[in-house]
Amino acid sequence: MTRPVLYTCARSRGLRATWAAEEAGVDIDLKILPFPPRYLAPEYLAINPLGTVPMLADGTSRMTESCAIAHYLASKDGPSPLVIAPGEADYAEYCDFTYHADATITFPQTVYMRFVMFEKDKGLGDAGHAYAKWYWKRLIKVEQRLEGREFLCGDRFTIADICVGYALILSQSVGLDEGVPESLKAYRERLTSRPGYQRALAREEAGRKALEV
Ligand SMILES: N[C@@H](CCC(=O)N[C@@H](CS)C(=O)NCC(=O)O)C(=O)O
Repeated sequence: MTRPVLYTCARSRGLRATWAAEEAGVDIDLKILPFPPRYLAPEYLAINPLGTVPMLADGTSRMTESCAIAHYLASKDGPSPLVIAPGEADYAEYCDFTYHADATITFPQTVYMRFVMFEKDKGLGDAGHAYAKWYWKRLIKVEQRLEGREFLCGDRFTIADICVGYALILSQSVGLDEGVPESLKAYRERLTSRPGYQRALAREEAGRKALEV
């Protein structure tokens, strides 16, 4: 059987998928592309017309949502402690936080990045900064959920933590930490100290460095 192939750019949202694969012990082929692939690897558009990363190719399936890919990798071979199963306590919360991560939290972060970092010359910096504030306000739900909890769901580390945790990791790397509460910084520290995270990051970085030679 062929291995799933993950196309991604180092430290992009695809890190959710690389990290999930490491935590789940799923063997994937990791293909690191230069960012942004639509300009620097235009041949990628033939397999993913959206041009976005990540994309997982598994058999004839093509997936282009980082949180769905993370959940899929952790659950495709059967039940896993990384996933909350239907019927288990916190199943609803698991689904909710796994979707919340990209749709509600990462979304305003990327608008900030676009207007403040990548397309500064368009003069939309004020809108970008407004989205930064919106992002910080939206952290309230995760902040409240983690009061008295180490992880989001089921009293254990799950894919929901990977999906939400990536947004907090992105905050740090793009200068959006100012409005992130201390409790969420401590949560991020718990997540990023995991060996599975460290391995995923090292794997992506090795792929990125290989592009430089
Ligand atoms: N909702 C998708 C969004 C994917 C996405 O927009 N990825 C960004 C990188 S983090 C991207 O590919 N941007 C480059 C582009 O759109 O050209 C996910 O969670 O995977």
